[in-house]
Amino acid sequence: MVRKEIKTCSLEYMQVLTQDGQVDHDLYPKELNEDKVKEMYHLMVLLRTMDEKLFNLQRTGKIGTYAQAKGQEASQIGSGMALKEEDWIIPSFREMGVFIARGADRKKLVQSWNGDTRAYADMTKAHALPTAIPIASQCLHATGIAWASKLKKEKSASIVYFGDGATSEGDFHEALNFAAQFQLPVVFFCQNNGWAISTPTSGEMNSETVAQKAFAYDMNAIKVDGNDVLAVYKATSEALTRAREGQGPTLIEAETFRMGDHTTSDDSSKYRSDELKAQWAKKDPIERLQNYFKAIGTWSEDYKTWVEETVAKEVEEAVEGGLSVEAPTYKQMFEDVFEGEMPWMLKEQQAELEAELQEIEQRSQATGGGNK
Ligand SMILES: Cc1ncc(C[n+]2csc(CCOP(=O)(O)OP(=O)(O)O)c2C)c(N)n1
Ligand SMILES: [Mg+2]
Repeated sequence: MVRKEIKTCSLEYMQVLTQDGQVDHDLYPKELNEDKVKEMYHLMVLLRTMDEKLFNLQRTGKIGTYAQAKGQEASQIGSGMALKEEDWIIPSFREMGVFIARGADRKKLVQSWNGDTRAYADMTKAHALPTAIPIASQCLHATGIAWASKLKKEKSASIVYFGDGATSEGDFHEALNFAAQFQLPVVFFCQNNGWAISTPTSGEMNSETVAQKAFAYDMNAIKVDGNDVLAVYKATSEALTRAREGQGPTLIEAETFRMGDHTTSDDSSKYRSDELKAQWAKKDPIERLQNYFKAIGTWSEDYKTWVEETVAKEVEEAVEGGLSVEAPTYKQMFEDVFEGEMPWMLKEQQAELEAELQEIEQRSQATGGGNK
């Protein structure tokens, strides 16, 4: 009879910047400098301002459902800035910041939130996939894209974004298993914001962390302070470098908090206390960077005002441009699904819809336009 220990696992947690702006010099990413950190700050303020604007546009009936990123700026900008042009972004539905960091056309981001899928048309050329609403399904797409990259011997990595809720889905585990089995160049980036709509993380899983789930697949894993843009940048850069160099996948858990509701169809005051929101407000990722600039003596009110004014103009232009695009016709929704010839079943559906619309139109004319 033999009884012995065959495996022990340990997990690292990383924070580079404390909330009061003190930096750990040993962990500060070497490739960063003050200009780059100022760019991070600019983009985080841009994301928050755009987020507030889009939220207000939904509230005034100008756009449909909106999912706020407020509170998650460091996770999105920090990881987005670690990406190279050739890397693939596979998002869920809350990642506007990653696209902002990638330099995506801001007008198109607004256009996409206005429900116009044509805004996604050039995304694959820019190595990005459109929004995925079915939770965790995009994890499999990421593993597939990374597998293709490996077979083609490309030096690019894929990064897939998902929430804590997604880790309860089978798709997430299948994606991790095959990514590890084939040592694929993919980074699984979980923004653990503590809630899957109204279900707290403790109601979703028995494990203490999301990151530890990687142990089952013998995969690299790390947990980071998701409100610390420097830690997120560092962990993501390291994971992407490992992926590009053939050292396999990584699971990153970024611990953060969504300050707003799940979407504009939700009311988080029904399930989250004011005390909890106040506790997390003290960990605001944008304020943390301000504290950093103050600590190193490069902060001024003039700089703050300059960023806010620049960003306000950028958002105004994005909204004006994004909302002024003429709405697509019903017919067009069938057209961007497949490249080349449209498959027979879509042609049938398109014809069916056209016939139905004509019938409605005829009925409307017969009743003097009262039955539209
Ligand atoms: C397969 C699937 N099941 C259920 C839903 C409904 N749904 C939409 S968002 C959500 C919770 C997602 O939580 P999480 O993964 O933590 O992401 P977060 O919203 O916090 O960014 C659920 C269950 C869905 N979109 N897809
Ligand atoms: Mg969540």
